[in-house]
Amino acid sequence: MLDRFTAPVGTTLDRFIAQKQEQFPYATGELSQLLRDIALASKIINREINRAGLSGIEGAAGQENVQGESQQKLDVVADVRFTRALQKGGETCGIVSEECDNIIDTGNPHAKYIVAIDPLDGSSNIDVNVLVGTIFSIYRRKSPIGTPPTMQDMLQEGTEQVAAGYVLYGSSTMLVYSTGYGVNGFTYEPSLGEYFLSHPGMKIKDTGNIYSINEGGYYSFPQGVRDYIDYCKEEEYSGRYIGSLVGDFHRNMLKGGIYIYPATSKYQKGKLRLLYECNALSFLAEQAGGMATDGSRRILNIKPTELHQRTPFFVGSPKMVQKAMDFLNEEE
Ligand code: AHM
Ligand code: MG
Repeated sequence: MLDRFTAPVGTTLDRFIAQKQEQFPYATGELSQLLRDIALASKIINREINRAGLSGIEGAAGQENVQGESQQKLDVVADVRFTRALQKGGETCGIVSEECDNIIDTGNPHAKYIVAIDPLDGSSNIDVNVLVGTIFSIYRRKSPIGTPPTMQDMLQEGTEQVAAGYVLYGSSTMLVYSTGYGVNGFTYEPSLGEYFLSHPGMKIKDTGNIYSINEGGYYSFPQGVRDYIDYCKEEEYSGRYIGSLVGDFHRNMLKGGIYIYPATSKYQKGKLRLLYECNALSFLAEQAGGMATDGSRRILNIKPTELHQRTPFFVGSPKMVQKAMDFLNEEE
């Protein structure tokens, strides 16, 4: 993997997307355009986030989103920006967003693609100047071209994703994505307004020594999860938890580790959402040689039944995820 400071300047995201498209002579370029639309919106969000402390747009907007969580102003900003970019880009017929109860019909009935998106994940971190992220999945529609998007389009299994990725607004801003042929990471160069390839062919280690979980919930976790945490402590693993899924996932991708959000007494089905959080990260994890389950099933094989469905989530280095599942199975 190239260090982001020594990566050859030259491979911009746009060029990379174009090169990949050339390798598929029958590709029409619509997916490439859709990826560019997402990248463009992410640059706008990046600008807003960097200005958040200055422009007084930090803090809760005073509304609640579908899950009853207080919605931050920047959540709203990010949702509007992404929705608009996807609407205007013209390649997306329907969107499911964390910030919106129902399917968003973009008014592009002739578009082929569906996008599931969490426009600004971990947004409670903004007030304390800690990193946040965007997570997205792209699917081909199931309904006929020329008609409005349907629930069947939205409720596809994760295996049906044609592309997925995240944007990490951290000490640097990065866009990491996969179209099913490995995972590549791009670092944003703000003075040029371009993403440059900095992490080609990302792979996650088979095992690692970082575990990421909100341990405050320990006494409400299933016994197998508690036993696994105890095991991590016996092994003297490092506990690392930002509380910003993209950041925790990204660190574990680079260093090797496991991220867990189990069922808890507060979130009996887990907190994280299958469609626009877990599926995308599971697709990326698997593309990088990692593993993602709900404790017993592969996440990508779960057939969704509702837009904002939650699931327990175990993701990261495959040997660590397997070990955590072994502890869970022992308890059954
Ligand atoms: P959000 O979509 O409302 O931002 O919630 C998702 C976030 C994840 O980024 C993070 O991993 C998790 O919630 C943290 O939850 P908790 O504070 O319960 O540990
Ligand atoms: Mg979220």
